[in-house]
Amino acid sequence: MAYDPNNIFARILRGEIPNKTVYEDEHALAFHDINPQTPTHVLVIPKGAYVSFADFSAKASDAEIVGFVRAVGKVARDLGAEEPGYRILANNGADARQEVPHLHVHVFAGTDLGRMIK
Ligand code: DGP
Repeated sequence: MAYDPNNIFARILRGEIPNKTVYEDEHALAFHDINPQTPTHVLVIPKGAYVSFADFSAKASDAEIVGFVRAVGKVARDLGAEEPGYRILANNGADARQEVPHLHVHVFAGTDLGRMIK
């Protein structure tokens, strides 16, 4: 799928739509999900234009990939979620019901997450 530069997360990255930022650096932006599924529900997105995890892993530079992975980990730590735990998840494509076509990792925390979520 071609990247749509007007998807909602691209617009958030351009500052066109407000968000509740929890972390930002050169490679990544993390903000609260507008429709939280758990008491803590944060989305972490790379700043580059990537639709999916496969797209990102194929096209991003090593620095972007390392930066993004570190940002996800930092968000989990800063949320205080290492104990008792958290879940990370990325929906990719139609079968996974990906709603926004810009790679995003969900960070769920703040409750017993059970076996499956979202
Ligand atoms: P997914 O189904 O994995 O593509 O999840 C997309 C998530 O994005 C969904 O949990 C709701 C969230 N979302 C959609 N639009 C906005 C928005 O404008 N702001 C924020 N903060 N989250 C949004």
